[in-house]
Amino acid sequence: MMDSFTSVLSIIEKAREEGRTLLSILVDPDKAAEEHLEKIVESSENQSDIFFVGGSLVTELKLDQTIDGLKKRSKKPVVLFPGSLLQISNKADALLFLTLISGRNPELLIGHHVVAAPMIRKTQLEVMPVGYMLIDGGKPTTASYMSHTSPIPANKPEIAVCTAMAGEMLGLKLLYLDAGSGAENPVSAEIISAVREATDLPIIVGGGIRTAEQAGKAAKAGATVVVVGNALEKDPGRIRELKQAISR
Ligand code: 1GP
Repeated sequence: MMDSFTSVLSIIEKAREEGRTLLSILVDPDKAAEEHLEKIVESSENQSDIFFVGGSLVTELKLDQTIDGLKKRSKKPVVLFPGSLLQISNKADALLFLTLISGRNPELLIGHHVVAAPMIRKTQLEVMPVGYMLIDGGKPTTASYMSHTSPIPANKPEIAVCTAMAGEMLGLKLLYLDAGSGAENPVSAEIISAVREATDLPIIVGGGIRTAEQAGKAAKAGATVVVVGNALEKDPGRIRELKQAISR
């Protein structure tokens, strides 16, 4: 069922080179009942370029089931977006190996990576090193609470820029600007374009993107991947308009 792709990172890097924006649907394993997956994949009608699977707080042991459910219905790559060490599965294609560079929690900068590395080495997963940055989205999110970190203030693009530059200099391959799931305000176009100008890395943007206009703004500002979770859980029918908005 797989599309013949060499690596997920190369798909994202190619989009970056060509100035295209990809759509990623974030699937929360807790909510991934078969009917829900059916609806998500069916409504996506190939509009989703990538599936991310994970969550800041997952309460059910349904990660493998979720990935199986997506894979039997879609050829698109399935990428782990792990909120914790418990969210690793060999059934996915790739793993966002997240380093929370906007925070100062040593466990999320290197601690969990040390614990996970030998396990990941035994899988077939493609490991993608990501500089993960939480940006204030107007209210505390599960991500900021669970990570014991403060997000970068939304009105301080210079902090986001310096953090992103440091991530690039450290050799990370992707940047993820996240306002956190269900954020009131998505990451602003100002922050995205400031980071776009200061670094060459592909930028993933997510958190609180609900409308085609918001998705389009993120794409125009320089996002290479726009991630949408909550809004599509509520209304999978919106996928097509979101995809159109980022493709312009
Ligand atoms: C959160 O970027 C993702 O980590 C997606 O957020 O669920 O608000 O779309 P939403």
